[in-house]
Amino acid sequence: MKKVVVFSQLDAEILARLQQDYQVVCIDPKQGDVNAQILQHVTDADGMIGAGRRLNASNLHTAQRLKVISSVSVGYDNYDVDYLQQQGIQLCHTPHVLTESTADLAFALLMSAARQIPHLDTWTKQGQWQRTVGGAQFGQDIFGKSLGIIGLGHIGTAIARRGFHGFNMNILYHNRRAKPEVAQALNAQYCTLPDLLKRSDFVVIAVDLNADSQALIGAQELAMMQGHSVLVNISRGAVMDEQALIQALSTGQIFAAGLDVYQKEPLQQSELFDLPNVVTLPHVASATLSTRKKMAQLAYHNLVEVLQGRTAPYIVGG
Ligand code: 8YV
Repeated sequence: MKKVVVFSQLDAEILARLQQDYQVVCIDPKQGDVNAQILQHVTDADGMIGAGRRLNASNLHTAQRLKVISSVSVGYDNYDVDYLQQQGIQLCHTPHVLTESTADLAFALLMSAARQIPHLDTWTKQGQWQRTVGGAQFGQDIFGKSLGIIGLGHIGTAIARRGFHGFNMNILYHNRRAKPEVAQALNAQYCTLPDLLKRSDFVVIAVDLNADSQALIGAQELAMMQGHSVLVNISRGAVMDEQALIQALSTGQIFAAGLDVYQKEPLQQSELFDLPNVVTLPHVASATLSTRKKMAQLAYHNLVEVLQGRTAPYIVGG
């Protein structure tokens, strides 16, 4: 019976299906050092499934017959792709099924940050609403404003659709290449990054994390943004210089930010927590019951196809 190592929490139905056909070992952080457990259990493993864990030579070098790692995620920056390819280990991921949920969450962050919703919710519940609200409680309009999307992939395009069709927004985008086929449908204009930052009322970061997007937005880029502008990051924390963002938010260089990802996760202590003009969410963009079920089902399918000697539908670099 082939062996599968589950390296993060997995949908119960999918775990049960795996246990019917494979010897399954679940990595449990409560049992001690996770990397030590991975090194121990991958020695004779044929496949792995999970997410949110860095996998590379440091914790996979004991693997003797590992054929596939099936990530329950669309992003694959947690994995040393070159090392896996050198070892003949196929890396699979789960694109498309999470696109709309992620775009919904990006827009929820945009609106929450623009209208100070979490801050004013707390303010009201603390009984601070003593009289008609004043400037400190005012927000930024969204309808008809300019929405700049950094990264017009599937998720970036879904966010642009929401802005264009739902809020009559003027869509600007920056991408490694212009995408006229998408731009035409949304009347979207391709911009250089500085141009987008200077012209956008709302900036949403939706890029994959790679060598080009690492530390893409720092103090210099934030200084290009307008004082009333709002920044949203649903990509990866490493795309953003978090300290520079804290400085920009503290000094009012930008109006607000909505964040779902951070340089270090889980985020348990941060100067961000002291700022009233930042909305912080715990990396939940794809975290709806339905979408996480679809991701787990797709990751299961990817895994089983490779273990059965067939070609998985979503192989990274495939
Ligand atoms: C995952 C994500 O849930 O899919 C991705 O790339 O960032 C999320 O949807 C997360 O990576 C799991 O840790």
